[in-house]
Amino acid sequence: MSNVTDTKPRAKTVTKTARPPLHKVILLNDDFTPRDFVVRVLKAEFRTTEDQARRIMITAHTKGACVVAVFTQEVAETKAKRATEMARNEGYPLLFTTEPEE
Ligand code: TYC
Repeated sequence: MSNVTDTKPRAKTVTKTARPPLHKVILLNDDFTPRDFVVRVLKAEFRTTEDQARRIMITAHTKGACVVAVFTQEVAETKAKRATEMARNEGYPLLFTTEPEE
């Protein structure tokens, strides 16, 4: 091998860009917030259609809670806070929370 080029393959490092962990925004049921108001908040803050908003609202109403959507942590927390604030401004107890997705 003295005068020969060494062509033995070398290990290559493949770098993958990590995706940020996602967080769920969860809509909680309560006994006081009007259904139409919940639908209005979902459309305004989460840009859902009327139909999507009604399905999410009814699921939370019947099951107690419903995942609205998933976002990066900061976006999820900001949207949950703003949506909850919309309800507080009208005197409703409606609550949106966040939790990390498994
Ligand atoms: N349960 C409410 C009512 O009967 C409506 C409602 C639905 C409130 C979903 C919150 O996340 C909720 N007026």
